[in-house]
Amino acid sequence: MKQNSKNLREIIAADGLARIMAAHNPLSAMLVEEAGFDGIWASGFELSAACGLPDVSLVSMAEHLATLRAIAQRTTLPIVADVDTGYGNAINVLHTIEQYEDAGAAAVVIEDKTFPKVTSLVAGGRQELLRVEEFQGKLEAAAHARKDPNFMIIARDEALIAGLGERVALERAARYAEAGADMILIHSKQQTPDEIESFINAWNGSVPLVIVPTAYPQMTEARALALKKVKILIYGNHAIRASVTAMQKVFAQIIADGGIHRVDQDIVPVSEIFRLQKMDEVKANEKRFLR
Ligand code: SPV
Ligand code: MG
Repeated sequence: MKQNSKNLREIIAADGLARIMAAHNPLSAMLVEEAGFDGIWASGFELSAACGLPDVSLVSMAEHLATLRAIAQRTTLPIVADVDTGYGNAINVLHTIEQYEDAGAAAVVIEDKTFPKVTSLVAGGRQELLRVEEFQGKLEAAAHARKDPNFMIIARDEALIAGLGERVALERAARYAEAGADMILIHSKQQTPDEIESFINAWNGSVPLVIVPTAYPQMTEARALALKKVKILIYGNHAIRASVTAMQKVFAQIIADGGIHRVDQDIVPVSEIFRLQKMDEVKANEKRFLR
């Protein structure tokens, strides 16, 4: 349990919008923090991609948890953990929450899909949702298992992703809030903000909303704030996509140039990596302790 779960609650309570950026390892999370975001999204999609795997419940809880723990050790921002389906039923969720809270997460997002899940944004993805009552049980288990009352349980409503329409999405969201969710993440893969804006305007539930505007990038922070009910905006995969863009470009240039002589000016110097690794501390510690 880190006290940064309180920070996240404070941003949300203060009429603000928490901007949470994805990370897939400690270094990307450190860059999220340096850039000035309000929190880190421990994304299942990013970690799966970083492992060279599709985001279909192949990465285990132990692997995701180890990454989250390593991120928590290198950063101070609140971490929102993407725990997919919670790794099983309500009994598994009891254990999942205990583990993630202990590892340093400030919040978890649990989605209402069946296990194994299929990534949400893929065209034609198989999207099967749990019975509402079963998912309510999982949310109740999550709330029961947390030790810190500031640790947030965010219920992820995939009804729009599954093509079930706004009425079902609203009904499910209301039932999840009733079961004790602190916030509802409503996801959409429509390429304009229309679907999500319509849901947000229709939502009159008791808890605030979280959105992930990957598919509809026209949804800026200012536009989300103007809708009033959105309190967290997650940039879901921009760390892994930025890395892929950078590596593809640099690798192709090295192949084309037959060496690294031209690419050097386009990438950070080794000294920048030393700074991130805190090599100055290593040197100071050598002076002090190596005899
Ligand atoms: C993730 O980043 O793992 C997410 C967001 O769950 S999405 O990939 O858009 O479903
Ligand atoms: Mg995910």
